[in-house]
Amino acid sequence: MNNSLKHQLELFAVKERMLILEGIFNAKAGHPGGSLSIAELMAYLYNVEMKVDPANPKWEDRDRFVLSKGHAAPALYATLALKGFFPTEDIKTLRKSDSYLQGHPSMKSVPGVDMSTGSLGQGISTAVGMALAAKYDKKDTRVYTILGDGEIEEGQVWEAAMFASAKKLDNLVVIVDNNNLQIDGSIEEVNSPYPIPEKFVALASIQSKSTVITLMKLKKHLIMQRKQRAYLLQLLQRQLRVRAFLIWKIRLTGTVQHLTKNFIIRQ
Ligand SMILES: Cc1ncc(C[n+]2csc(CCOP(=O)(O)OP(=O)(O)O)c2C)c(N)n1
Ligand SMILES: [Mg+2]
Repeated sequence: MNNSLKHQLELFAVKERMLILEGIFNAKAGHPGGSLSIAELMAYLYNVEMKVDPANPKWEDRDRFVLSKGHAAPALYATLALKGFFPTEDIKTLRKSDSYLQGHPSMKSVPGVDMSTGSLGQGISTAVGMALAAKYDKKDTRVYTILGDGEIEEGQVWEAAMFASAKKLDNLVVIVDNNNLQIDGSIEEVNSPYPIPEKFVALASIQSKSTVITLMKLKKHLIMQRKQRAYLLQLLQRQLRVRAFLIWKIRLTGTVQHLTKNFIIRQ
């Protein structure tokens, strides 16, 4: 990935974060943490990796995306809006009773949403079904799904992983957002799923290159998966990632004011 693309993706992620906060601020409810933590990943998937067409959201040959951690809907909405699936202004209606943008994504009302999610653990199962269907239909469709690291405490996740392995679904990309947090505290305190990659490998007998995957390395990683068809699951471990943010703030009116372009590097 060259520096200009990286910069473009970082700017896209910043715009996503602004929209995420704008939506949640106006709704006075929602899940800011889990939404903010996938901003770069969504920027990468929708700008580089996935085959989608905002002008034709139901295009049959598109890749599919399932936000298994459906409570991060504001991140998906921000990404889809920035890609042109619907107007960015609509993000302000998040969670309002007459809005199509509810707290969890609905495939019935939101252009670009491939699966309704929100009940943790179930999204990956539907992604597995989509990947299997693509195989039956002999389609070159890839299915991407993002899970929370707290979400993988759900037993259903492991059934889905086992099934994906049994059916050799090499068109499925599973990403775990390892932000180390869930609602009640750190995932270690609540019910640690660590070591995550080893568990996927042991249970689903899959190959896994996990360790630390940065935005720069992600492209290489996914290309590798495309070439080596045996690859099944990709894990994105975030707690060690170096990240860069622009500094900005939300005005009381809900609009965003850009303060400075300084970068803060976080560990
Ligand atoms: C089956 C189910 N149980 C409980 C919830 C409520 N809930 C919403 S978010 C959340 C925490 C999820 O943590 P994690 O998967 O790590 O997501 P993060 O916000 O950190 O990305 C919980 C328990 C739910 N949506 N579904
Ligand atoms: Mg988490």
